[in-house]
Amino acid sequence: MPEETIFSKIIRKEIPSDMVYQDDTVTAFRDINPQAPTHILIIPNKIIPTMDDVNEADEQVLGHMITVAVKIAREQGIAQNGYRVLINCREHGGQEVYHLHMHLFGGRPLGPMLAR
Ligand code: DGP
Repeated sequence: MPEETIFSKIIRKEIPSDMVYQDDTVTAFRDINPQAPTHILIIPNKIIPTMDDVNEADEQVLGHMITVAVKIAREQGIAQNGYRVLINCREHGGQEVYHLHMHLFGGRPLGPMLAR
């Protein structure tokens, strides 16, 4: 069994978060340390530690994360001007929490892709 992180407690509502969406497959909540006016994390409810742990059986979950991100972006009013989604993988990707998560950033021009 993959190890739990703080995100499992957020999914189960054992610790508070500013949750914006939850269903049987995914949960979305505002990042505790926002890097943009809108910064939301979309995560699978099942533990997938990293992008590198994704396999074909997860395709529906990953696809659902994308459609939920689209829905949230529209609801948050950032779709028209545009936004960015990002998944960090392991050390070189800058991953801090080892429960797969998709960042959704928006609400201002986000600048170049990588910090220089
Ligand atoms: P990453 O570097 O891709 O692993 O991003 C992890 C993000 O998770 C980081 O932007 C901060 C956020 N985060 C970490 N712990 C918590 C928490 O307890 N609550 C919330 N809402 N966000 C958290």
